Amino acid sequence: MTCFLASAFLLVLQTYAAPPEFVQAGFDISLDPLDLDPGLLANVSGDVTSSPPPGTSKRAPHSIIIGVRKGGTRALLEMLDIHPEVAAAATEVHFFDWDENYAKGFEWYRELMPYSYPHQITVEKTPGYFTSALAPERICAMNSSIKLLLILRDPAERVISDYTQVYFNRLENHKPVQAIENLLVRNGALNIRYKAIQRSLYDVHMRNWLRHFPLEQIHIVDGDALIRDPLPELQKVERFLNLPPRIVSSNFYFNQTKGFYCIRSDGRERCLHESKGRPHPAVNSTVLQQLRSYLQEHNRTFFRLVKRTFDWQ
Ligand SMILES: *[C@@H]1O[C@H](CO)[C@@H](O)[C@H](O)[C@H]1NC(C)=O
Ligand SMILES: *[C@@H]1O[C@H](CO)[C@@H](O)[C@H](O)[C@H]1NC(C)=O
Ligand SMILES: *[C@@H]1O[C@H](CO)[C@@H](O)[C@H](O)[C@H]1NC(C)=O
Ligand SMILES: *[C@@H]1O[C@H](CO)[C@@H](O)[C@H](O)[C@H]1NC(C)=O
Ligand SMILES: CC(=O)N[C@H]1CO[C@H](CO)[C@@H](O)[C@@H]1O
Repeated sequence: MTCFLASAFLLVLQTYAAPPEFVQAGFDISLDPLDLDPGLLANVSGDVTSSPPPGTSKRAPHSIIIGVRKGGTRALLEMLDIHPEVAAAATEVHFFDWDENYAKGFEWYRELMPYSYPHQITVEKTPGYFTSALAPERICAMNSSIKLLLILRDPAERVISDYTQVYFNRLENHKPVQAIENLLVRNGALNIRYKAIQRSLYDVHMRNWLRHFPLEQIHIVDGDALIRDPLPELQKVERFLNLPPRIVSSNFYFNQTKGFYCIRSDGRERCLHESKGRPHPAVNSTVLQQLRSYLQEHNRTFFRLVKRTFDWQ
């Protein structure tokens, strides 16, 4: 029913240009440029001219990594891509969360998917989907039995990581920056309108997804565990996606300098982009405590919703 509404909505968008105020609707539409690893960006126009491997085609995703921003979505996609039966989209597509892209229609979306063999599954990741008000309904309209992957980490850590990314992004663009405390606190109270905090309210966003998908269709990856020890989390994902077990411990090696795991597969070694694993600023402990106690209630609600707990500090 809800899925049908979204399809109707897509038709409307294709017929009339969305009014500008509508384009701004939704929860989180800010681009996450540093989450795009330049080395991995596909040249989409180049892709069209080069001939695809025989027997392959571009297919709608069978699974989508929906978020969360700064949760480790890039790491998850890269690690999952080790699997020979996974074809990962190179770019963050932002189809379901940006109205201007959604209006381009489903064929536009499919064109951005990688070529894959019939035995492979296509996976796309766009971290903005998790906090988008419309993404669940739209994804459901495309494929109501799609398997969703959500990677989460401690919500307070995520806020600081979110801040850190924006901070470095602004520095690089010669824009003024603020101390994290000035964003977290307004007039002596926690500034709950701060977007980074809003994005960490996992219960609020999860409710929206559970209106359209049963819990069994959403597998939650523990982002903190994935960084500490990737293999067990990836084996759970293989099982969730009904993939034969192909990812093994020799696919990972610990890089002492970086302090996290890198990937070894097909005779190639690759680590995540420099923007990953940046040091976080030291946050005033009173303010951090305010943030943690605010998130505590939300994370309790979230644990109830997903019938599972996480080891968040
Ligand atoms: C992308 O492909 C087009 C057409 O093949 C080419 O002209 C362009 O230089 C490529 N861009 C990059 C960044 O490789
Ligand atoms: C929908 O997703 C499921 C689960 O990945 C997959 O088996 C099915 O083929 C998909 N349907 C379409 C039309 O892509
Ligand atoms: C380990 O990380 C450092 C720092 O980013 C990098 O220069 C080096 O190439 C990496 N080594 C391996 C084997 O991945
Ligand atoms: C932390 O912030 C509080 C106000 O929120 C302030 O009273 C306190 O002095 C700050 N502590 C430090 C170490 O800066
Ligand atoms: C980050 C955070 O707020 N963690 C809390 C989540 O909720 C549990 C209780 O359910 C607390 O113990 C954590 O401190």
